[in-house]
Amino acid sequence: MAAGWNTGWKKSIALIKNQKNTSGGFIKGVVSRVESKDCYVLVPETGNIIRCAVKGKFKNEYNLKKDKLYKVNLAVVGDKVEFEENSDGTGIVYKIEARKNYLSRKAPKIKGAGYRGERLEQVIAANVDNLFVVSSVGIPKFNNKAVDRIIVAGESSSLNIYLVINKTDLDDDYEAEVWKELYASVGYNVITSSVVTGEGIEEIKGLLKGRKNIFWGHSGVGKSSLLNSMYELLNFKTGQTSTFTQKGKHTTVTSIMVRVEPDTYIIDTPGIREIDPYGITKENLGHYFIEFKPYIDMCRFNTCTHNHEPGCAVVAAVEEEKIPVERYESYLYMLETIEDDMVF
Ligand SMILES: Nc1nc2c(ncn2[C@@H]2O[C@H](COP(=O)(O)OP(=O)(O)OP(=O)(O)O)[C@@H](O)[C@H]2O)c(=O)[nH]1
Ligand SMILES: [Mg+2]
Ligand SMILES: [Zn+2]
Repeated sequence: MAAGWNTGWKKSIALIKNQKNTSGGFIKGVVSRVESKDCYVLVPETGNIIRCAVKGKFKNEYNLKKDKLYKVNLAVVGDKVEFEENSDGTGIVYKIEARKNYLSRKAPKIKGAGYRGERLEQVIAANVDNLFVVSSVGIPKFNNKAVDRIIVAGESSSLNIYLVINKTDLDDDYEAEVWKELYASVGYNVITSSVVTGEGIEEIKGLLKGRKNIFWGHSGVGKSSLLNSMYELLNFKTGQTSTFTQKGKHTTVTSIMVRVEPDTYIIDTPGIREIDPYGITKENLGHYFIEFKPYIDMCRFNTCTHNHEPGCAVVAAVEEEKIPVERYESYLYMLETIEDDMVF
């Protein structure tokens, strides 16, 4: 848990009076954590974190008719809000500013849910600059198909993407360099790292400055460990990876944003087991594989899904080794598993 996220709000009442006068009755802040119905709002000027309820009218706008199986987050980490103080030091959010962008996925499937196969959008964080797609070698093994799904989610939200391949100290087969080369050839900035040897840590830290940075990836790859090793003030809980399943155990359970320098924010997120990017159709998936872009317009059919269609320039580029076959296979796998989104 981040040191200090819950220590500020009790002693902040006196300060709030001043802030209130400067913003016409409302105090501006950024959501740093959401917990059931409440959100914790960081006030940048003071560093205080105020626990706020969100005014009911916002909730109703987003609630889904009768299907209560899905919870759509209303205020999410990174949202810019305005709140008013209560006399006990808590607050009420009255306004959520329009999001510059946001990162989302399809809400996870729920076993036994009686729905028609469509799925809702779950927003992970808003107003983010950099997405660090964190993966690992060793335990858990590098999973390029999983990485590509996260990249697609990031591309569809127009985020600045960095790929981190962590745990190089466990990399007996020198896999990290091979994958690094592949993703670099596609056009991504790749950082190989290890919390144990310190490789890559300063490089990642240098990329964070002045930005809002989200760390996202599968459970157990070392997101929280990486962040802890970069900033002394952080003390996120880190966990064990099961050697049997090679999977992490979801040590981080809720997304938390922390201001680590005056203008620099990091968001640690819970590990994901599966991710289906939201709002992507079979026709537009190819646009989020950035190396397909030069070829897409050259396909014979403009509805080409780069699968079986004759005259497909993407397939030709794969055959000519201009597009890595691993990425193309990953694309086909995603194409097969795309389901309809919930429209409402
Ligand atoms: N050998 C090695 N182990 C690491 C490295 N980074 C993290 N670990 C270990 O991997 C395990 C999982 O690390 P976490 O930081 O909890 O992983 P996470 O991605 O935050 O996991 P979730 O919170 O479940 O999503 C812990 O036992 C860490 O000590 C690394 O670079 N090398
Ligand atoms: Mg974690
Ligand atoms: Zn095509």
